[in-house]
Amino acid sequence: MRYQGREVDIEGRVRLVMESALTARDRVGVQDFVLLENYHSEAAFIANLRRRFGENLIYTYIGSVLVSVNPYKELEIYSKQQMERYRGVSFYEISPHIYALSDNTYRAMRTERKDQCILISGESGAGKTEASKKILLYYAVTCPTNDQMAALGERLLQSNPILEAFGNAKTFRNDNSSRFGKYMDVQFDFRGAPVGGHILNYLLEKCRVVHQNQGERNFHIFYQLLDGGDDDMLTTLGLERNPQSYQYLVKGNCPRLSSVSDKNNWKVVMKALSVIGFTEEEVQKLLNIIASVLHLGNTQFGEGEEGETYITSGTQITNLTKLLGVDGSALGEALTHKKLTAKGEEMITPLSFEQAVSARDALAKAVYGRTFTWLVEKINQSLALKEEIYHSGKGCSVIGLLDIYGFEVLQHNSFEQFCINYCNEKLQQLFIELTLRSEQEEYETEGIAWETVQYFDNKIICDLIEEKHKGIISILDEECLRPGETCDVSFLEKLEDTLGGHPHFVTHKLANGKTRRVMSREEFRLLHYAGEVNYNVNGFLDKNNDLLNRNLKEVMCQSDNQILSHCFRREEAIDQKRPEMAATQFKNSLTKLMEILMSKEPSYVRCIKPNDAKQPGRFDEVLVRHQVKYLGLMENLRVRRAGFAYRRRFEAFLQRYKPLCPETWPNWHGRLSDGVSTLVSHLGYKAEEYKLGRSKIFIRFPKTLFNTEDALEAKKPEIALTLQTSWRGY
Ligand code: AD9
Ligand code: MG
Repeated sequence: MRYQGREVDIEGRVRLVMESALTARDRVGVQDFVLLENYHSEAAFIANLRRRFGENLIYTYIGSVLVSVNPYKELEIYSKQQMERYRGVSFYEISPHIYALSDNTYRAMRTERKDQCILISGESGAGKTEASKKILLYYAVTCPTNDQMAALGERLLQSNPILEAFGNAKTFRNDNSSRFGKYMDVQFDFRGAPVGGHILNYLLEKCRVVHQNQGERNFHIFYQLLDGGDDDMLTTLGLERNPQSYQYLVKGNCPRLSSVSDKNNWKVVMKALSVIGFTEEEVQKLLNIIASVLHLGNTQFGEGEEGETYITSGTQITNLTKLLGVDGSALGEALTHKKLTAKGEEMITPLSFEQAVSARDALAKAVYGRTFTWLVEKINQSLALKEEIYHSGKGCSVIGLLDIYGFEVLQHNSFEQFCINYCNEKLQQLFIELTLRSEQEEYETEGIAWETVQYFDNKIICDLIEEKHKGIISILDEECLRPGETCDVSFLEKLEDTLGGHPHFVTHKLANGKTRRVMSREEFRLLHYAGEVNYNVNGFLDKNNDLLNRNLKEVMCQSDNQILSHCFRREEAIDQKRPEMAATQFKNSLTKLMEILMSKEPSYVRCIKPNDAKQPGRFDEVLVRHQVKYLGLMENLRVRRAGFAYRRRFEAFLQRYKPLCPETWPNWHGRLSDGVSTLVSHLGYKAEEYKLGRSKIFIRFPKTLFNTEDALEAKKPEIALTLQTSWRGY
């Protein structure tokens, strides 16, 4: 393969080719945007991306940030041989790859002894989850291991199919869309071997359990069970094969996927459950729960003459009683009645038809959502660092992987999209904080002159959403708690009163009192950093409240299914205190996540979706341009380019390259900056190629470093000899 006038042979060694660098560059573009002639031009940026995409070169750098374009086809670049090529090889020596980033992060963790994290961002369908799986596979395959560690590596990998089966679904934008956020820590011991893992999960899109948009599906596991489970199993669970028989599966009218086989994936999931260490009994209980959700969906209600609600489908209750392990008549009663405590007295009141339907749906969502959390806990137990390693005192380092739902704009956007897009705002803040702002600040502290780059700081939007008392989440919580008649529309009115006039908040009301016709009266629009999104307030209060009637909780906590009795605690049924609302819980968990990420050294993968048709070979420029814009890639490049591609502390630079200069080798005794200065002038660096700051050297172009690395490589045999000689001399 050729790039930048260099050729990489099978062993991955770099050697110069005799053809002009320009010819190769014309064909495949530059592998690092920093090398673009016209780095201010968005058109040149996109042309480079497109050229490389046409050559199946889906990865390109902006300095140390990896840009990845989803190929929508299997490329032969992920083999074990490819992994070997990237092991221990410096970033710029070899073509860009997710393995290069993985390896670089790993080596940084090892040499600098600092925890790392890899942040993967991009919109839905851009390839984040695939990227995170490739990184994990790279570590599982290439890190040092023994039998025990290999087993852990396998468990780390096998956690994916389980969580995807229960947490992913087909959406309009992605056949395997992650409907929960995931942050995974991989823990390495002092030898660099993976020894443990831990997963944090964020806000599962529970409403999908009871409703799907046209063309979308429920979570994969339901279809996998119906397609893959054997006849006996389905009979025991009281299920039939056709997904269209289940109310919770028919809404999207999309029972099958052309891209994947539910039957095969069922086998994969069953194997994964056993590798992770789920017992047969636990798997059975889990399946009972999955089946019970389907039966709940088919539980229908009728309305009596006096307005009372009753259950019409007796067989469902029989199945539910068995599968949920609860008392049937208590369940029937709890699905149609509500228990209230007023003035110290308990009162049972009947539910209306609509109330019964929503109580049933709330139960299905709670059962599924809590079971998902239980699954994550179980996986974490299986991945937990062994006590002896934890207490060995030798210290572990961590690489965190963040794969969280991408920015979403749908035809109809609700509470879930609001949370997902808020999360993306927070991640963009972190990106600004850690790259754009910190990069500029670093030049200032190092006393390096440079031109400031303007970028859009989305803090204003984060504040709009999360600020105490004035932000959208606070207003939503207040509206949920306010006694008396509150509804989604009263929430919208409150928003208008408090936030009307904010530059990033719009409703149908215009400042002059007139009405904006293009917007419905149930919507508010947020001008996100990534684009405008209209949110329909319908259901916001309910979803934020996320309430389950107390008598349903009481029934569930008596379940003899151990998973359910673990998920529904007796204390919760008794406790009158209101738990935190959904949006606030999410906000708090995001705040914690940001703290975790800030404490680590970040690397970035910025994923781009080339077309909306999920097809290979199609590069839709308008779509790509939009993503380049909102991912802030041009700003990222300008900061990089206005600045320097590479920087390193004087001592580290000197330590690595001192053999290249007789005056610095084997030891330099003067001031570090003088040593670096002597070294680079010996190497022939030109003034425009580098700058010396207070504690670091800044190198403008990767190729300068490239040449220095080559010189070091050429010198290695000689250095080894010197080392040997001096060692013998002792
Ligand atoms: V979402 O926010 O969870 O909806 P992701 O995670 O960004 O989204 P995902 O990784 O699931 O997207 O990628 C979508 C699909 O694109 C995958 O199912 C693959 O079919 C395809 N894909 C993505 N990356 C690659 C790749 N490197 N090679 C081949 C890919 N196919
Ligand atoms: Mg995903």
